[in-house]
Amino acid sequence: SKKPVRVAVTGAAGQIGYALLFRIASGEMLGKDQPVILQLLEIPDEKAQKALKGVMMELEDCAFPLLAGMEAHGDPMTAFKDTDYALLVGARPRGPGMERKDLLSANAAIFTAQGKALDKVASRNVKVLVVGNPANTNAYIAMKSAPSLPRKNFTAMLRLDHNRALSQVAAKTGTQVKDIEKLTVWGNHSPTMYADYRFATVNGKAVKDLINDQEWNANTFLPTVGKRGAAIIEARGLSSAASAANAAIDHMRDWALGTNGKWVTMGIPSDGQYGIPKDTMFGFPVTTQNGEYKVVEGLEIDAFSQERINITLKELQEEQQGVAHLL
Ligand code: NAX
Repeated sequence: SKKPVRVAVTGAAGQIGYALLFRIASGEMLGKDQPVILQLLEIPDEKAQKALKGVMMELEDCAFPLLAGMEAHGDPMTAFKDTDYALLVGARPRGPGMERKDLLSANAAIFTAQGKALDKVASRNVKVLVVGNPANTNAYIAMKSAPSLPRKNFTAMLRLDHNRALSQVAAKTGTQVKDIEKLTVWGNHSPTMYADYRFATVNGKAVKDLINDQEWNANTFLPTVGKRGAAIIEARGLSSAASAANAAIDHMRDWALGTNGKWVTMGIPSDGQYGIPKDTMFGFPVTTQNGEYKVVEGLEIDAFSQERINITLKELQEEQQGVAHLL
């Protein structure tokens, strides 16, 4: 049987954590033959640590055969020790009266510390997924704070946007998500992201031809996907949690186990593809194999798409500039 791998999860006592940990421990992320050791991080605060203990009690009570070990931590330097996977979910939410720049700097403090800790103690092959918002910029900060780790080890979650777009396209075309391929989401995990079905196919037919409605694309589809998070909050009174956890599982599973040529969306540090400046943490179409992702290159970017990509890129560059002095 396989040797256990170490999976660190931050914000482990939060809502996404509660929807995520049980699925990691049951083998849905890394495979039904892969034992895992969970290294869970919460803020040192007594209430958070107590809540984390409660979640761990429930994990114990599931008696998962693949759960080879479990630890509670209040310090990233111990939580990330030798970790093979790190899901950075915990972040500072926007509080009352908090301005955007306060939010960025509160998170910059968290993700510089966590990036430094990963740099010092994690496995050199650690695969990092940042979920905590602003996810792309937090991932960028962690990457910049971990100079001894390869840049490519740092990614941000665009998969929830990707999955949201898949479901909207399936509903519009009267087809099933499982039959849709080659869809992607460019840019920032924010309402500016650009979900793009121009290359998508469903059972071999072009989605673009099936829909054939640019007005729907621009005025219904993109706003629906972009504002889906807000719509969930409005309906549920709480932000997306199970769907976010599901997207994190999809992202890590596909990165680790491969997509067999299928496209998925990952937020990754650009190498300059599609004119996106190097290091910008940007949503791209990728395929994965043997634990490595590769950007799908050579796609035509038409005027409408270029305009949308420019908008989301500009937002990301402003976020990056907003934290530059802290790095
Ligand atoms: P919760 O507030 O329920 O949980 C967050 C947990 O993180 C809390 O228990 C808190 O104590 C902990 N935490 C805060 N700072 C920490 C730190 N420095 N180290 C360790 N733990 C820390 O939020 P939840 O609903 O779970 O959402 C978590 C994050 O995911 C938020 O930033 C949220 O905005 C973001 N999301 C990102 C999504 C994406 O697609 N990228 C979608 C869903 C979600 O909105």
